[in-house]
Amino acid sequence: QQITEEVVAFSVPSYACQRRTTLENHNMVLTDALSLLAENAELSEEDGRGVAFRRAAAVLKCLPEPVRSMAQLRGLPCLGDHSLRVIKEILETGASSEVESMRESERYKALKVLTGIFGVGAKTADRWIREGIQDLQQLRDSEQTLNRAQQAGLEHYHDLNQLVTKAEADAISEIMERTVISVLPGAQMTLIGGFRRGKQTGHDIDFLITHPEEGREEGLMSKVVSCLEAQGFLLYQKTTRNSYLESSSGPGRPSSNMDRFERCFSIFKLAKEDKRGETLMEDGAKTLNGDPGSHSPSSGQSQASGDRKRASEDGAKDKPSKHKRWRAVRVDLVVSPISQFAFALLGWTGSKLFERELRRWAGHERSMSLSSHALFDSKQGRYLRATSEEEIFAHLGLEFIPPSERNA
Ligand code: DCP
Ligand code: MG
Repeated sequence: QQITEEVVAFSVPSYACQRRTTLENHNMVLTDALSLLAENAELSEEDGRGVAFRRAAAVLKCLPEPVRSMAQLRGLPCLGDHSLRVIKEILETGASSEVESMRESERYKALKVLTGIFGVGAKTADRWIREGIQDLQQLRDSEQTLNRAQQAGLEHYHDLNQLVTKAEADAISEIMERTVISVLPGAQMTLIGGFRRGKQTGHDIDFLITHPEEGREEGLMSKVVSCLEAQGFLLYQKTTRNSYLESSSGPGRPSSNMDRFERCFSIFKLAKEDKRGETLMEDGAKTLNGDPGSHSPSSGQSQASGDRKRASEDGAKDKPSKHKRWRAVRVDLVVSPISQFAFALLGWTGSKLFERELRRWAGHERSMSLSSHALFDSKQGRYLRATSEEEIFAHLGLEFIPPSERNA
């Protein structure tokens, strides 16, 4: 006799911003495979293909149970032929030959290692590979000229490729909070990015800073950075100034998706805790109130002059040291005026795909233009104000999705 299993097809709305995607993923094997194809496409600067695989992975991430048969996927959005082929092979054999051979390919491995250096993107990595550079040692042995970010990236390679834990994020939050309030009482700081979505690890820590009185946030970034630097917390920093109002395309309609807030990309020097829970720093920067200036990190000297130097001059400093009592952590800071705070909060909480889908929804389904600064309604020809994320979802005609369910 035959046992016929009832097949209930899943049903999923097509935009990721219409769905609730928690961190509980019942289809990790499938989504890991599709994410790897997405990553490889992005590393090869085929962004269109990258997004297609990201969308396919996101659909599987929000399913309530593991996929058992192709029939269950009938009618699901965003699953193209290529993705379906990969899924089918994994369901039948447990793995995708395309994904496995990509994972093992020299080119993929080299792109991974080289773009794993802070400050190195797909273009640079591709150029180096064409010049015969496949790994860090070959880069150091080469005569390639590195900019300041890449120098710091190479120097702290090991640390920056270790995931940041929630405990480390909390420790840095505390330092940041104290620093921000000390330079501007009343200023407010919010943890954004993956940690706001409830992730337990991340590749960096992201903070959004504002002040409840419009305008008081002006000049805040440089004060925060100076204060962190004086305490010996920064191994590297690069601040980009706010250019929002200078934009030729006007507020709310940025020419690119890059945000124009005052922003600081930094590498933080985080003391490791000893057994008694006391923080340790090998050069004495014990607490926030410790004597400032006496242990200034390398960022000071590298800023002065000679922004570029040869890879070989960096030596093998990324090697983990037994005695090192601190570790390097990537920290991003964004300052927003309070009038744009809700948009900044929504725009910087992620995930990256969720953000992309929100903007696509706004444009295609509502004739609106959403950025991390504002929401412009083209039909009404005006900006729509909002003081909370809830209001922005309402303007967009979307059900509110809390941060913990934006893990698309
Ligand atoms: N973001 C953006 N535009 C940029 C950079 C980031 O809109 N140019 C948004 C989307 C991200 C969020 O900011 O979700 C934070 O960026 P991250 O790269 O730090 O991403 P996550 O924090 O989500 O991931 P991770 O946990 O790996 O840090
Ligand atoms: Mg992050």
